[in-house]
Amino acid sequence: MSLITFLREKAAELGFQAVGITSAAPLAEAEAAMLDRVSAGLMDGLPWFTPERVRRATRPADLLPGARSVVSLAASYLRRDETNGTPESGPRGRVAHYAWGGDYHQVLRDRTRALVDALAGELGRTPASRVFVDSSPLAERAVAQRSGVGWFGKNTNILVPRAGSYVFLASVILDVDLPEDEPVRTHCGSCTRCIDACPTGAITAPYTLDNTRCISFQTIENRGAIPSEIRPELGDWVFGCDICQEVCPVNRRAVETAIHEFEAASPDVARPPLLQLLTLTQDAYAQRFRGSAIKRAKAVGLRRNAAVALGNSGDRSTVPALSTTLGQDPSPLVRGHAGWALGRLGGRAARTALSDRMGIEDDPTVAGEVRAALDGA
Ligand code: B12
Ligand code: SF4
Ligand code: SF4
Repeated sequence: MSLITFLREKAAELGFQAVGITSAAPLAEAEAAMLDRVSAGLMDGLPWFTPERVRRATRPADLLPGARSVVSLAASYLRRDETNGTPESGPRGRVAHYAWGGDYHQVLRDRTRALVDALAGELGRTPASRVFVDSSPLAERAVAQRSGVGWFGKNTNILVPRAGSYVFLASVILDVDLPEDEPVRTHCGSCTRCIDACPTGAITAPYTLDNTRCISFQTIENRGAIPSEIRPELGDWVFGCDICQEVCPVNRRAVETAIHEFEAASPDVARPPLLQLLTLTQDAYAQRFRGSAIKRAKAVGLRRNAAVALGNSGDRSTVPALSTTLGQDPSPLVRGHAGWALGRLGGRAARTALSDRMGIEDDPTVAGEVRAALDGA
C-alpha cells in the first residue's frame, strides 16, 4: 500500500471524512485577503488577530523547522438528532452544533497525533510535526482549500464534498515530502442563502465576514457589552450561531459524524434552560462545562447571553428572575444586560423593577442601561 493510501485509510478509520495534502509554501492569496480584512476593521474585537499573526499563519514553513508538507483534515460533527431526550418546558437557549459534544480541541488533537504516530510506523522514523486544531496561528481554512479538502462557501466556512460545513478542521505540518493534492473545483454558484439569512448582516459580501457583527463572536469571544442594536438579533442563541449553515443546501445531504465524542447531547446542553444559565455560579460553570468548548464563553458571558435571550423570549413570566439578577448579580455587565432584557420584555412589573433599581444602582454603565431600558419599556 502506498504511503498516501495508508494515510487516507488511517484518517478515515480515525473518524475524518476528508484528508488533503499541500506544500509548506506561503499561502500568499490568503495572506492578502486576511490582511485586507484586518485593515478594513472586519476582525476588530479579536486583539490577537494582528497583521503579524496573519503573516505567521500563512507561512507554514515558519511554524515548523524543516517543514515540507501540510496535511489538512476535516471531521464532521453533524448529528441530525438534536438531542437524545425531550426538553422540559420553560424558555431555552440555543447552543451552536459544534459545542454539543466533547471539546473538539482535545478530541481532534488526540486523533491527529494518532495519525502522525501511524505515519511514523510506515516511514520507519518519527517525523518532525506540529498539530493545529483551532488553537495556534495557522490559517486552517486556507490550508483546507489549497489541499483540496473543501471549498470556501460564501459564509466563509469550508464546505467539504459529502460532509458539508459542519466540520472541524485539523492540520499537521510535517518535515516529510508528500505529493500535493489539487483544490476542488466546486463552488457556491449563484446561491446567496447564507448572506440573506444572517440576522445581523455579518456577511457583508460573499466570502467576507464582519467579525463584530457575527453572533458567534458576540456570544463567545466578546467579554464586554453586546452592542444594543445587535441584541434583538441574537434571538435565543447563547453560544455561537449556526444560521448561515442551517440554510446551506450543501448541508442537507451531508453525512453525520463518525466520532463518538461528538454524539447527541442531552437537551440541557443543546437547548439549555435559560433561567438556570442566568444564575450560573463560577463553581456550577466549572463543573457543568468541564470538557466542553462552551467553557470559552466564561460564566459571566453565559449569564449575560442568557439575559439577552430571555429579553428576546417575549416571556414575561421571567421578569421576577431578571429583576433579581438586576439587583443582585455581582457582575455589572450581567446586571446591565438584565436591565436591557426587562426593558425589552416591558410591562408593569418590569418597569417597577427598573425604576426601583434606578435609585440605588451605583455603577454608571448599569445605570445607563437601566435608564435606556426605562425609556423603551
Ligand atoms: C477567528 C475565528 C472565528 C471568528 C471569525 C470568523 C471568520 N469568518 O473569520 C468568529 C468568532 C466569528 C468565528 C466564528 C465561527 N467559527 Co471560527 N474560527 C476562527 C479562527 C481562529 C481563525 C479564522 C480566520 O483566520 N479568519 C480570518 C478570515 C479573514 O479568514 P478566512 O475566513 O479564512 O478568509 C478567507 C476567505 O475570505 C477567502 N476569500 C477571500 N476572498 C475570497 C474570494 C473568493 C472567490 C473565495 C473562493 C475565497 C475568498 O480567503 C480568506 C483567506 O483564506 C479559525 C481557526 C484557525 N486557526 O484558522 C476558526 C474556524 C474558522 N472556526 C470554525 C467554526 C466551526 C466557527 C463557527 C461555525 C462556530 C459557530 N457555530 O458559532 C462560526 C462560523 C462563523 C462564520 N460564518 O464564519 C472552524 C471552521 C470550520 C469550517 N467548516 O470552515 C475553524 C476552522 C476552527 C476549526 N479548526 O475547526 N470564528
Ligand atoms: S454565524 Fe450567525 S451571525 Fe455569524 S455570519 Fe453566520 S448567520 Fe451571521
Ligand atoms: S448557503 Fe449557498 S452561498 Fe452560502 S455557503 Fe451554502 S451554498 Fe454557498
